[in-house]
Amino acid sequence: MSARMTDASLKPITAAEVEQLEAQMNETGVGVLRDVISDSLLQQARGYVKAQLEQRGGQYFGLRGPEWIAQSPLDTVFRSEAFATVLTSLYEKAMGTQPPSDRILPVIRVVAGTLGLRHSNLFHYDSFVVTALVPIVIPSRPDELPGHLVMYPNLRKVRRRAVVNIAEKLFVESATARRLWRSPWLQHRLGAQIVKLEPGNIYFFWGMRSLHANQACLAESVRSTVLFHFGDPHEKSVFKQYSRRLSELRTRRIAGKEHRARDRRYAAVEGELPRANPDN
Ligand SMILES: O=C(O)CCC(=O)C(=O)O
Ligand SMILES: [Fe+2]
Repeated sequence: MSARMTDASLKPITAAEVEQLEAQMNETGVGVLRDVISDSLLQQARGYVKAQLEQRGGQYFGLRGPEWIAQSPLDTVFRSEAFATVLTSLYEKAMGTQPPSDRILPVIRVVAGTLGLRHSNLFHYDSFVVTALVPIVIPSRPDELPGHLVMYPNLRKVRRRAVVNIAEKLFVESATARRLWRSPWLQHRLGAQIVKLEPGNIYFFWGMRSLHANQACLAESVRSTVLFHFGDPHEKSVFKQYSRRLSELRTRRIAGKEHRARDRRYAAVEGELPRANPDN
């Protein structure tokens, strides 16, 4: 039997545990709180993912902001005092200042279908200093690919100036650079970590400093994670709008490519099949 709690909220996390998390994040890239999400909460969250995925035709989707989580079982984690305290302490330890606000940005990602393949291996830095990752569904059958988290830990310092951050992201997150980051050779040379995610745990890392992405899963598999982003030191910058727009455009471009690819696949299949009825 695991030591998971049976109620849905997080138990208080001691100052010593937060210190240990910080040390792990600095040394290996990832700090782990083990067995803190109960089995019953995981089951409820999986039910939510399944229902949402059915509504979206079984393809990748991502939702950001407080609205989706308010309608989901994970709201208890989002609202947990203990969780907010950990995020705030980690930010303060890293930056030596108070966070610009107490806003936590919750994001759910469901990697599934052919669109899920396009959303994998997209190496990036987060716009927030602290990232907490809660795995909900991780493919675990022997014939599946689990979609591990791959991370180049603490590759850079936090950029104090938003414009420097944006310029760097343009370069590091370009299509060419991303091809390099996903190369196993480079990952080995630069000491990238392959993080095997286990539901029940929460994984913390310095999202703004650590280049990261999920590995691909099979199109038939479902992989779902919830991210909690905290502490954007550039929150008030005028350049911020530009970088948000850029990220939206990139997401839209991925969706557009997928639609065109699907149209081409259907056209190819239609071309191959003898058409019994030329009207359909
Ligand atoms: O789903 C994952 O494993 C990582 C997602 C991520 O890095 C993000 O949404 O910022
Ligand atoms: Fe990220």
